[in-house]
Amino acid sequence: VSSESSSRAITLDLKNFVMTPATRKREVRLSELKDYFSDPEAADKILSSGRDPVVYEYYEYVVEESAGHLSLGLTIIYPGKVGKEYFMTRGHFHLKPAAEFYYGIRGRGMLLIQSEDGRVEYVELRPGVIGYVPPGWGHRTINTGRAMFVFFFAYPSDAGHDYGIVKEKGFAKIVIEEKGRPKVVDNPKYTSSTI
Ligand code: PAN
Ligand code: ZN
Repeated sequence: VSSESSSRAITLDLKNFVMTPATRKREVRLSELKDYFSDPEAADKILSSGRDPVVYEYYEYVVEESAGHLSLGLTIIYPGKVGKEYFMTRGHFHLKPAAEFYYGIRGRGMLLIQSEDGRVEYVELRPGVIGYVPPGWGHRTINTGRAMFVFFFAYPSDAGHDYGIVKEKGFAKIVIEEKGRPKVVDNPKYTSSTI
């Protein structure tokens, strides 16, 4: 094994859910995500009890943010809910029309995607299932289970991330628990038909 190939090997520890090497690791807590949920008062209730749980964390390995490269990573969403809505990622659009895939490793979740003209589709992710985000579609992942939801992702390194649209308008659909099961319903706060 040459030193070049070993230095390019990336390891996913599938027991402890750690990716090495990683150029970035980020933890996102409820206090940062509060306004993304349809019931921020339910979030306030949790926060005012003195808890600020990590909702999700992700590792990313970016070789170089330039055309032709891929960025790889591992996302872990913890189980939990804010009101009826499951723990989830912020979600974003890529600045360039770049695709992405998610490969389910552990737990159960959902990949919600939305086109620029507001069409929503979703894929139920579980270990071994790949979810595909077409170029130009916004995307968010949701933990619909009672255990950690873990997936691997890859996307073109020069894709860029736009968090502003989702922060402002949300997605047209949200995922809630009803009678103990996940259900995709209209987002009561979503107003615009185009996003
Ligand atoms: C993923 C996400 C990751 C965290 O790597 O960045 O799951 O979600 P947010 O970025 O929405 O907080 C991805 O889609 N990258 O492009
Ligand atoms: Zn993305």
